[in-house]
Amino acid sequence: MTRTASIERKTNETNIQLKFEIDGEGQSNLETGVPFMTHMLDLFTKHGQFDLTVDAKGDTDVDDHHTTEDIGICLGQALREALGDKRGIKRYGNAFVPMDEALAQVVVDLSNRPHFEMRGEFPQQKVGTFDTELVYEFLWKLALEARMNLHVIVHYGKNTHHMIEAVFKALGRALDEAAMIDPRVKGVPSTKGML
Ligand SMILES: [Mn+2]
Repeated sequence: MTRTASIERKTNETNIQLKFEIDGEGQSNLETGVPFMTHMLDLFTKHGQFDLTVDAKGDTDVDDHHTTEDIGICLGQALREALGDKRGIKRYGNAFVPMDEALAQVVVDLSNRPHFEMRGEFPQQKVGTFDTELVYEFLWKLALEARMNLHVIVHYGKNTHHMIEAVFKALGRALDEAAMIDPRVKGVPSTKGML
């Protein structure tokens, strides 16, 4: 069984085609139109051992908001679809990732109960041309559409690029752990009998 999903989403603001495979080789093929997000999704894919293809065309002449947010929506939908009935998965994942002076932690529960918490401030409003507040938009739409509980903590750091990079690497690693098939898990890992 390959745990994969393809999403196509077209609005007046963006046109996105995205393909996601949970049990991949860390390969990405990314045309996002938002270079900083390309860099972050590349790290996410590599550190999560996923495969990810994104072809996104959006109104980046306005700013990067719609495209970044909508990629989050599509990735969340793909993750949810690829997980299927969640039989045999670990369900929870937790990763700390340092990037030089920065330390980030991501904790996930693939719970079917969407929730998003984020702690920590980025010292700079921009990394290059990218608005750093869009990291929050991306992550909470991802959590909502994947129907997961996502907690992101930026413990400390000085360089905003490093801090965001640590978040995306930790996101990949935490999701990799949570989505992993554990041979000891029989059926769905919930006393309710479903997720
Ligand atoms: Mn970097």
